[in-house]
Amino acid sequence: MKNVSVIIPALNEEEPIAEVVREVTATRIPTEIIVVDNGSTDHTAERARHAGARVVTAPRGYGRACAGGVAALRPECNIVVFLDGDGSDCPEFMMQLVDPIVRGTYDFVIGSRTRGQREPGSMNLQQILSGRIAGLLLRLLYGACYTDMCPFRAIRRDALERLAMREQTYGWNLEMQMKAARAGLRILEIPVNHRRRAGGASKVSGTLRGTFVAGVRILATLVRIAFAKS
Ligand SMILES: Nc1nc2c(ncn2[C@@H]2O[C@H](COP(=O)(O)OP(=O)(O)OP(=O)(O)O)[C@@H](O)[C@H]2O)c(=O)[nH]1
Ligand SMILES: [Mg+2]
Repeated sequence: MKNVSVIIPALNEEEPIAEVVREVTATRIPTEIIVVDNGSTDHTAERARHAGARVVTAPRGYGRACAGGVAALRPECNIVVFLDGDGSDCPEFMMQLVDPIVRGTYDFVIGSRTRGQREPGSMNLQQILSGRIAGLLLRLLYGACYTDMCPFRAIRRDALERLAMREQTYGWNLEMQMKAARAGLRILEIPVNHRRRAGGASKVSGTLRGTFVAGVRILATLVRIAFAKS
């Protein structure tokens, strides 16, 4: 019997978060939805809770938020899905992410926004290019086939825990992809559609500072994991 938990990192997403939780609930796939709010100054937490999510907190940073969600998983959970709290990921693809793991044919299934249909303006050129370049490098390093660093992904819980994730900020997504490939997990990438954020403000790709900070963290992650053992 498979038990799916969804983890949604959310920082100041009071506008979109309730609808994201409702859309995820409507798929009828997860048994719990965990919103990780570490430092919002708006009503993200209460709106998420009101929409039916369990809200947990964590030290600051995107990676710490994701790790905080993992630490809060119920013991019975055996598949973990991650997606963003801004309404840009399309939960109707969740079954396609989870099903190959339920069937036992894959351990890690990740969306690719570059291979899916993108609402105009939902991804900028540097996001598309950085996903493609990371994919190329990971092909050279590990023979993995990635075309994006999409946050919407599903992974077996035991496999995730063995990856010993440690990135504290925006390198988290790439770290998971690299460690999954290096560990020899059975990886599948599927095209997923992507929308513009459903309200609120961008923290990463939409601002110069966010792009720079995330870019540095992602590059540092790439170098650290490519050259180190952990
Ligand atoms: N809990 C938590 N969530 C975060 C943090 N930083 C970003 N997020 C969430 O991570 C997701 C991705 O951040 P976005 O601001 O949407 O970044 P983006 O997708 O590059 O930018 P947009 O194009 O505006 O969507 C969103 O759900 C954010 O709320 C953080 O430090 N803590
Ligand atoms: Mg976003």
